[in-house]
Amino acid sequence: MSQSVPEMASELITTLAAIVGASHVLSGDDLASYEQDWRGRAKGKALCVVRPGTTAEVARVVQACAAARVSLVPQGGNTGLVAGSVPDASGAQVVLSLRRMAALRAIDPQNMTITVEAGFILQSLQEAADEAGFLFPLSLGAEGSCTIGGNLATNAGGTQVVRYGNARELCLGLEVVTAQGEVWDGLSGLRKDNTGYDLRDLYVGSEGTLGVITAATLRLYPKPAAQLTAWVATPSLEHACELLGLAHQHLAAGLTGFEVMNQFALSLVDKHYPHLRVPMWQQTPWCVLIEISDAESEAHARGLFEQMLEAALEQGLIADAIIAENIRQAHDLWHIRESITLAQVEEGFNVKHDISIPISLIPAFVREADAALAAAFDGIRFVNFGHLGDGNLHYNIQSPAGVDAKAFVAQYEDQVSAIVYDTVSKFRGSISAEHGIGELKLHKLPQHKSATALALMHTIKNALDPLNTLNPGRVLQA
Ligand code: FAD
Ligand code: 2HG
Ligand code: ZN
Repeated sequence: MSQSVPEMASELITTLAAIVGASHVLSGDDLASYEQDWRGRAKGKALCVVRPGTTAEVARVVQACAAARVSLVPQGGNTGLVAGSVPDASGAQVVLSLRRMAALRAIDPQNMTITVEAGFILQSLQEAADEAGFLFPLSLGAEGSCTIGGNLATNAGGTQVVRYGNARELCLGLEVVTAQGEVWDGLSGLRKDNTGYDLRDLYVGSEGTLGVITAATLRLYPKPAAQLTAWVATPSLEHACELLGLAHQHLAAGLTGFEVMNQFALSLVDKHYPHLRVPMWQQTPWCVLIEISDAESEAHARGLFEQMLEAALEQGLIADAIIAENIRQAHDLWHIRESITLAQVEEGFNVKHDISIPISLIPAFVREADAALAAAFDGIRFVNFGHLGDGNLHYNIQSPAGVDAKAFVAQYEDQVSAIVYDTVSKFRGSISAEHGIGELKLHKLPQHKSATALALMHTIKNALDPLNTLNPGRVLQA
């Protein structure tokens, strides 16, 4: 006699409890922090949450779910912005939380690498590297709660990419549990390895759809002798782009951050967090945050910075500038930048676009997209900021003042995004620079990725996960 669905579910939960221990299988009503994303954009229902403590346990969990034909949603810190880490509404998916797997496995100072498990929190990794006398440069607003597994699964970017690259560039090796529950030990600390297809690069950025990352070997860098931050007011985005060129010329590899923020984005921080005392935001339509890291000394860094800013003033690229006097001031300036996302939450629902465009085309793109959107939606507001040094804008749209933000997003999100993404495609850009596709952008991908690329992606998914056990319906249609 065949089993009923509830019987099979209860049998699976018993099996999972036998693998990881009953206290690490959570079920029932109190799973909100695993079932919904922090922005409140996606809310699902899990069959249960399973929290393995070792790679071997992850492998057995994946095998048990595959055998029961139950799909898994890998989850790290659940800070993702594209609704990729929460279960669907069926109540039939298992959330595989990697948070318990948080061991520091090894530091190799001579090879300049660190090996950690997937649930290691990014900020703890930065601290561990620091204690060992190194820098781990990945840096983003959610670093206090996102995990290295999630960072690699999304190929996270952040604010240091202009110098150190995305999470992918920081990763030398991975340990992965495959969709069949086998363990691939690719924890290599090699900087060169051309023995065939690059499996590491395949798993990085695959958003939990091809395998479960259980550990990673990551590059460490020498700590800079000094870091300085400047806050600059600039008359236009064209000027900001020219300033970026000047910064590359003057600072070379010392340029470690170049972030742009429009006036409305900063006005939201000023409105919702007045104690942060946003500098210069009323002076010009754009402000830029620039960071320099110097191998020599603070005096050397300051000299370079001052020369660069003087040249920028002479060329009319900036209207005003301050260089942080000390680490505290620098931290405060970065905190303002990192608070834009939270200020938007305070303001109400918004439509996010995480796009990349060739840097030289960004001003033209923004002019065209702004005009098209303003014509279509009277009074909409542009929260435009991001990693200009990487050609990556967070081109976010807030509803017109006085309009119910949630209702506006529910009614118009698709139309707003269609205008933005059509303009992105016209400028040969990408509809996801660093956050990924998840579920939120799933339906937009086919219009903005070539049929050939999508067919290759489906081929890879079918080959590696033929039962569609891992995060189905994310990145690619199930
Ligand atoms: P989760 O949100 O838990 O998961 C994200 C995706 O990865 C999901 O698809 C999930 O299934 C998969 N996944 C998670 N762990 C694993 C694993 N071990 N194996 C396989 N798949 C896995 N992102 C940027 O790129 N740049 C930024 O500057 C940035 N700033 C942010 C600022 C704020 C305030 C917030 C809230 C988010 C920000 N993000 C940013 C987005 C987010 O923090 C990153 O995407 C982060 O890398 C996600 O890590 P996580 O551990 O929270 O992953
Ligand atoms: C950032 O750069 C993050 O701060 C979040 O990628 C962007 O809130 C956003 O849209
Ligand atoms: Zn970002």
